Amino acid sequence: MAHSCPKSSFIYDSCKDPEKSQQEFQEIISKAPKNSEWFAFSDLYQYQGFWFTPKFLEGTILAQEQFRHQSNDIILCSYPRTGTTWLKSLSFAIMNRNNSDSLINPLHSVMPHECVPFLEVDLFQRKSIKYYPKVPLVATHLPYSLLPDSVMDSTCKLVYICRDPKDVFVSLWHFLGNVKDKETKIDEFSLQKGFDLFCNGVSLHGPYWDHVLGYWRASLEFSENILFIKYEDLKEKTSLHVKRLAEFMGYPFSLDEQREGVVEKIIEICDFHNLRNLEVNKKGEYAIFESVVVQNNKYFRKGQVGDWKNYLTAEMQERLDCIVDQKLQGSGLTLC
Ligand code: PAP
Repeated sequence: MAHSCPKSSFIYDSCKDPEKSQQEFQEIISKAPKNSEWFAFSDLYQYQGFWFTPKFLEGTILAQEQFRHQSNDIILCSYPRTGTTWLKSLSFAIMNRNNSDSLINPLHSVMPHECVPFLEVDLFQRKSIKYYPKVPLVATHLPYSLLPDSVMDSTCKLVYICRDPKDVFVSLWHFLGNVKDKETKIDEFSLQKGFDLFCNGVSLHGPYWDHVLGYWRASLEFSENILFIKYEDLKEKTSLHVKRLAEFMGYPFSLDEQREGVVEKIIEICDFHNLRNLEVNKKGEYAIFESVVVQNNKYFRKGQVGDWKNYLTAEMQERLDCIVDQKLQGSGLTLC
C-alpha cells in the first residue's frame, strides 16, 4: 500500500490567553448587528459580512488568533448542510485506509463529525474531546475570508464542497428544527420565514452565495491548493471525484488498489445508506457545543439531489434561483 497512516499535527491545546480572547469576543459581539428571527441555536450576529451564533463567533476569533497549521494538514471547508459529513467520511477513509487495524472500523463505530474535528468548535472550545484516530484533517464552516492567517499565508490544502442552494436551505430548515438546545426553547419555525431570511442572506454562516463565492474565486486563483467539489457531481460520478479527491489530498490510489477495488470499498463505507444504518448513527448523539446536542441521525436525513421539490413552491424556486444567479453572475460558477 502506498501510504502509512498519517498522524495528526493539529494544535489541540485550549486557549493560551483566555481573558484576552474573551475580551475581544465581548467587544465584537457588543457592537455586531444582531438578528433574533432565525433561531438556530441562538441569535445571530454579523461579523465581517457573515452571520454567526455567539459560540461559533467565539470559536472563530480563537481560531483566527491561535490556529497554527502544519504542512500536511488538509482543511475540509463547507457551508452547513452541503455535504460536510460525507466529505469528512470520504477524506477520513481515504487517509486512513492503510491503518493496520482496519479500514472500516473507525467509521463503523464513530460518527464522522467525531473522526474529523471542526476548527472553530472542537480545536479551541472543547477541553477534553477525544478523536479517534487523529489524522491531519480538520473541517470548518468558516467563510474563506475569515480563515486564520496561518492558513491564508500557507500552502495548506483546502477542499470545499457546495450544493444547490435550494437543497441546502431545505436541509438546514429541517436540521434546525431538530436541534435540542438546553438553553432556549425552540418554537415552530415556518418554512416561509426561514426561506425569507435565507434569501435575505441571514442564515448561519450566510449569506450562502458569499460563502461559496469566496472559495470559488480562491479555487480559481490557487487551483493547486484548493479543490472545489459540488455535492451533485459527487453524487453523479462518485468514483471519479473520490479519485480526484484522493489525488488532491496526496493519497492517490495506486493501480493495485484500483484493481483490488479499494475505491469502491471506500465509496461503499461512506455511502449514505450504509452510514445511516450504523448503530452509532441511528442511536448516538453529537454535541455541537455542550448545550447544543443533535441526534446523529439528523446528519443522515435523505441525502438526495432535488429534495427541495417536495418543499418549495415554483415561486420560491424562482426567487432563490434568481438571487443566486445574480450573485454568481460573471463568476463562471452555477449552482442551480
Ligand atoms: P452539517 O453541516 O450539519 O454537518 P452536512 O453534512 O454538511 O451537515 O449536510 C447534511 C446533508 O448531507 C444532509 O442532506 P439532506 O438533509 O438533504 O438529506 C444529509 O442527508 C447529507 N448526507 C450526509 N451523509 C451523506 C452521505 N454519505 N452521502 C450523501 N449525502 C449525505
